[in-house]
Amino acid sequence: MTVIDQIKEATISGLSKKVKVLVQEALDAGFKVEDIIGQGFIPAMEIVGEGFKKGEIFIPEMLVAARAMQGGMKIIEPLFAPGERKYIGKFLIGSVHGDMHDIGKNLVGMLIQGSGFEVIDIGVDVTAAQFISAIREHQPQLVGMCALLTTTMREMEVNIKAIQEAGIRDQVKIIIGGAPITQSFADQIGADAYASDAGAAVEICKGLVAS
Ligand code: B12
Repeated sequence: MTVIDQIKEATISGLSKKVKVLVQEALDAGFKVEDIIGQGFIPAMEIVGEGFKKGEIFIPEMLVAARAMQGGMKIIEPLFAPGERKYIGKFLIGSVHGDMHDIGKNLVGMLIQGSGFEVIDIGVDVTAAQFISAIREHQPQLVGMCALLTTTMREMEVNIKAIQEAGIRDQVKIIIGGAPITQSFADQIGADAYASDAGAAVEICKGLVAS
């Protein structure tokens, strides 16, 4: 098994320390950063995301795998000169105003990052004005909004209207999610997409940037 395969296996198993050691080993042995990500982390997170979708892997395992990947990415990221990393798209995500839940949002962000997107996480309790200024600053193709409360899910509609009024609605595709969200709610408020879980979010986001 190559060191890259070992990185993949250790990431799937969520072995954070081992992943860091292996990433350093791979770098010392002259492996390219692109191979560590493209043949190590991305396939690992694809396997984890698939397993989660099928109900074979559960949230705690997915979280430890995603954390292991993030730990490894921390070693790699400083090696990229600004603008050098090739991402498949830029994804901005936040939990809406009034909502402090972030476990699901973080999972979605980590899995999307693992699938090759640049992810900008703007945190929780994000107001419409903050979404708008973050879109202007970071110019993402995709914006993800998370709400876990029936009382805060309405904020998504507020945000979409505000983004429209700010004249930047055409620049972004908006995907929403969180436990109370449904496809029909997404349709009703004019979101571009909805995903029920992090695995589905990855597939849908890849489709959105390709379209
Ligand atoms: C953990 C938790 C908390 C923690 C949050 C910690 C944190 N850092 O997130 C704490 C204790 C802080 C908390 C507080 C509250 N909570 Co709470 N909380 C939960 C709980 C138990 C789990 C939520 C969770 O993390 N699930 C695991 C994640 C992985 O699942 P998920 O969030 O659904 O995410 C998945 C998908 O939805 C999707 N997804 C999520 N986000 C996004 C975004 C995008 C863009 C996409 C595409 C997909 C997507 O992908 C994710 C991964 O597959 C739920 C109950 C439950 N079982 O859902 C209640 C729950 C959501 N909370 C509830 C309530 C009422 C509250 C409080 C108001 C309680 C109070 N009285 O203080 C406060 C509100 C705080 C606030 N202003 O936000 C209610 C909501 C009821 C309702 N229908 O509105 C629930 C349902 C509990 C209940 N049965 O009453 N809570």
